[in-house]
Amino acid sequence: MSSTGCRLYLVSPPEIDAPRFSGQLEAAFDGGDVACLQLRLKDCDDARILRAAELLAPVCNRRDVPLLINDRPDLAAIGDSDGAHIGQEDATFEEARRLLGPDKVIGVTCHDSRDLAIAAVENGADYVAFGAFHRTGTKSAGTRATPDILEWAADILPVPTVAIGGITPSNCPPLVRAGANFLAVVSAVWDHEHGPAAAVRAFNDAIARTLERGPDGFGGGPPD
Ligand code: TZP
Ligand code: MG
Repeated sequence: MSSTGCRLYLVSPPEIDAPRFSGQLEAAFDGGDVACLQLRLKDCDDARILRAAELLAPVCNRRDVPLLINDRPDLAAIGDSDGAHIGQEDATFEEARRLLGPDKVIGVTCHDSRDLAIAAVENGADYVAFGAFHRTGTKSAGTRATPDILEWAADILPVPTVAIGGITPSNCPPLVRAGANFLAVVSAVWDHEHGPAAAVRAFNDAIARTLERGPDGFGGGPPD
């Protein structure tokens, strides 16, 4: 996963009807650039997670979008996926790497902690995730992160950063300016009033406009 620029990283709703969701996912991909899909199913048995991954993997593969499984490197290892996203309470990084081998992606939740991010990078994480940046109804997030951790990570960490938590097209510019490489989003995409394609388009536009303006928030281009 690249550490230049900023791209949208989709996270599934915690509960899905997989056949219906695969249609929503196609629509999201039709809306514009998507870097990744994380399958994040909660209170769901293993067989359903594996079946959902089996159904969604071809949709992702056709668009060259990696599919990561949340929480469960063991399922990511046996199912159709490109890797796993693990939290601090999931499998240890060592166990995840043992299960997934050297080539699959492993991302690590680091909340608002520089120490956790450094440890994740030393272990060999492919990216580190910080959050929650904004209030979210999707998860009872115990930590609140601020954009300075993204600036710090962009300056010193050799891996890309993922920002998560209540991110919308209108509140994302400070995260983009702070150097987030990926914006991870659930509700602002899947619950968008005009559907996921419109949401992806709105995120892509917001990211592009912010990057065009430059880090100080003012317009780029030559001086008058
Ligand atoms: N981790 C921190 S906040 C969050 C997760 C999984 C939920 C993000 O969902 P939303 O709907 O984009 O706020
Ligand atoms: Mg987890």
